[in-house]
Amino acid sequence: MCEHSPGERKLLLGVGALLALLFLAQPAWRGLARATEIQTYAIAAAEFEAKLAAQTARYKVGDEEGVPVVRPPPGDVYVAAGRWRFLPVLELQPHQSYRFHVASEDSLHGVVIGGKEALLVPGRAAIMPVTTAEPGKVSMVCSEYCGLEHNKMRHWVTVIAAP
Ligand SMILES: [Cu+2]
Repeated sequence: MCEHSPGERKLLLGVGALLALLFLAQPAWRGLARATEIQTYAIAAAEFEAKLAAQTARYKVGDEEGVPVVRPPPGDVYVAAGRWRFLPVLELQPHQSYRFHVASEDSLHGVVIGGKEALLVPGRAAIMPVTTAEPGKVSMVCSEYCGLEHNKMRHWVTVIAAP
């Protein structure tokens, strides 16, 4: 048997107690991790498309290279990810809270906005809470390799000065 000095024994006991505590506290961390996870919900492609169309019809303010520019009020905002772009172009108000509903139109994509990331699985939409700050641009990128032009999936959400 190996011999430990009293100091070493104390250290070992301390480490053991810490490990036991971390192990016992595990369910609490898991709860925390779950609470910060991005929520997703099942939605058929046609239904999501209808939400996008309704948003465009109501809040469209222009066009940018054939892509509608929309200015939805704070609250729910619908964004589609597809090869290889995000739709529509968004103009939001500063210091407001939005709930982005992001869904893929084709294959697997990812989305990173405001430091949050979600995997976009076809048939499901991810809810991304976004709180805008001062006027400027917020980037939105695809975080999942989705094919040849994946690196083109860089989008800007513009926060406009309050009218
Ligand atoms: Cu991608």
